[in-house]
Amino acid sequence: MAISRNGCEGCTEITCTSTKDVLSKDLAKTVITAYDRVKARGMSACLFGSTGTCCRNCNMGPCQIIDGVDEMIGICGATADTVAARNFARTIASGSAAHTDHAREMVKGFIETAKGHGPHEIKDENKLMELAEIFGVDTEGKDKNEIALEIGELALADFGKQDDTPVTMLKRAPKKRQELWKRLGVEPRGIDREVVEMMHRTHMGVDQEYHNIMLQGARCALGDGWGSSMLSTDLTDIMFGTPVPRRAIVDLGVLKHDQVNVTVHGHEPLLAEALCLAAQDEEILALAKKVGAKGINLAGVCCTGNEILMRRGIPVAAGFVQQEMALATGAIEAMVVDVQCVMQSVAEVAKSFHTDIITTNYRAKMPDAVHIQFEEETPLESAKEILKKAIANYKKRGDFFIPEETKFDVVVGFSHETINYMLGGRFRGSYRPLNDNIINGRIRGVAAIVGCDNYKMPDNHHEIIARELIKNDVLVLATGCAATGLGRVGLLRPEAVQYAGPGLAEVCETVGMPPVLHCGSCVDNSRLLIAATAMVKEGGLGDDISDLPLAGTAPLWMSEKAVAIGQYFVSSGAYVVFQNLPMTGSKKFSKFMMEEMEDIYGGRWDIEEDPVKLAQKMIAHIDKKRAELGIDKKRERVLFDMEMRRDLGGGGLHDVGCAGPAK
Ligand code: SF4
Ligand code: MSK
Repeated sequence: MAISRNGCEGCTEITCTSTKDVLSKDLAKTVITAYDRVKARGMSACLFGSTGTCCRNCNMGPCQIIDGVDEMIGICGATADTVAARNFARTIASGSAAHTDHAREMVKGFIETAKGHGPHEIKDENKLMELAEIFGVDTEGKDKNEIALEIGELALADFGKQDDTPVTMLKRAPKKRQELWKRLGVEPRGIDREVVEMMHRTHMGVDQEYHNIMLQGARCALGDGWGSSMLSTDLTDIMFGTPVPRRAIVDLGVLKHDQVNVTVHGHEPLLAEALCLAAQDEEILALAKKVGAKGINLAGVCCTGNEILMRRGIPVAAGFVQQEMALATGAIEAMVVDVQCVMQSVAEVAKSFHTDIITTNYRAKMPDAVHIQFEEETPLESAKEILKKAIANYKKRGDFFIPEETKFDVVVGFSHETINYMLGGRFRGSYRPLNDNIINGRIRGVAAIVGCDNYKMPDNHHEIIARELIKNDVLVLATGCAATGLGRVGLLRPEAVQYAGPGLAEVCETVGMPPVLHCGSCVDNSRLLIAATAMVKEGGLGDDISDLPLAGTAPLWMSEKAVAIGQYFVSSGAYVVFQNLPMTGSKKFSKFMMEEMEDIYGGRWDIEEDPVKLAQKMIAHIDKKRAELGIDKKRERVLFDMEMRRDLGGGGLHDVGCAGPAK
């Protein structure tokens, strides 16, 4: 099927230079991409599905419900309110399940590491000790592996816990927030249990009251954010190192014409880390040389890419929407995939080239792909087998096109710990300078731009939103494919400070950081919960997350995980705005989510399709919080400069390329 790409319809405007470059080449002419499929579909999405009122939860349906029309309720009598709430809650459950299953693998990998199995080790001992305290592990007289093993086993138990006490990591939230969750009865008990209960309660004929459904929706999402995602992030940091600022490059131009290109796509860093080690193995390098390649070029796609970008500075070739484009270069010997966000079409695109799609997880196979199971007990052996397969393909490479000039410098690695030390000084980390600069108005507030990109909206919306925010002195924290997208437009470099408002620019220049901070993968949104909690604990900005001048968005969300993330932020007290959400088919339910939820959690959902207006809504919320805190008046603006930071006892961050948290 030949499809013209002249002026894609259906809101799939492409602004990305490397994508346009690749798609314009003869080589890609036979490749059918998602852009083509959007165009070929030639119809708009189902209204009932888009607005949340299509129910297929039993075999009397599917029922398509029209709010307010008596004859258009479900066969069982379910109203638009119930159906929209059930569907929304199931989306949260699915997203939470994805994070949870990922996190479980990380905990199991952590336990293996603690037992001394495999190539990894306990790297971040400071963080290990922090977690030991949270889990109540006595560290006296024990070595790091013994401590890690106890933590790992307690963490694993939190997944299947059956008593009604809250999951362990919940105690990291501000005290006031914990009390609110307790009063509301939404403290997650067991991480898996909340997903199961959510699925049960949304089964036909169970929970049919939207407020009540969303209590469990909140509990399930909190089990993700403060439970599984946070565990995953922390244990991954302990094993592979907490990210520190480092320079790297992103975009399709990171592929190399004279090396074996292997892209790592998906989410779980255990495999990617093993591939990083195997790619340096002498036997593997010798094999690569034997086929005429200068080496192995590993590059990331999606959030696996973000994981190794943050910790190792391995380049990211593509975000979610570019996964087919990466293959369409014809320059990739193997795309190694694990779980989540892997489009089935990659196997079809790969057929036009010499590329193997290698699935590695028993949970995630696909037709026309090669399966090499990643064995957690012998990760290095699995990784070498995968690389040998890629090397064998190198000589089969035919015509290819790499947009070599299209690659962008980025500075990444802004973990909570890094922000702490960057702003507070190398030896006495603190959020005090950040809070002070918010209080004195130099930084207006903090915004999170997280989540995916997709083919429904033009691909420059992250950029438009980020530019509007930083122009208005709002510091942006980015994760997931949104962060990669912002890297592709040069906003993850300190030089991007030229686009920031004067207050934010002054702070960024003083510290040497970009106005948009890359904070990790989509599972790493838990870092933002910890950063928000640290701001509360530092003082001066209220006593709960809902008091902070902060807002979040996942404008181009694609995955159900983004809805789970949005809900755990809302239930934690944040204002969260998306460009669309499947809830508007019910007036009462959407009013509850977008207005009344604020009375319960201090945070709420909102919808705004226009990217500039979306950013302005975030700024308006930040200003509202500033007014409530009494910091909206003009104050004498005292910049926390280098000298003052030195007075704190630290030297600050001198060079983003090498500094990091003190050990
Ligand atoms: Fe229809 Fe009710 Fe069955 Fe849903 S649960 S498909 S609304 S009959
Ligand atoms: S990979 S969940 S498209 S961020 Fe995490 Fe990107 Fe969204 Fe997947």
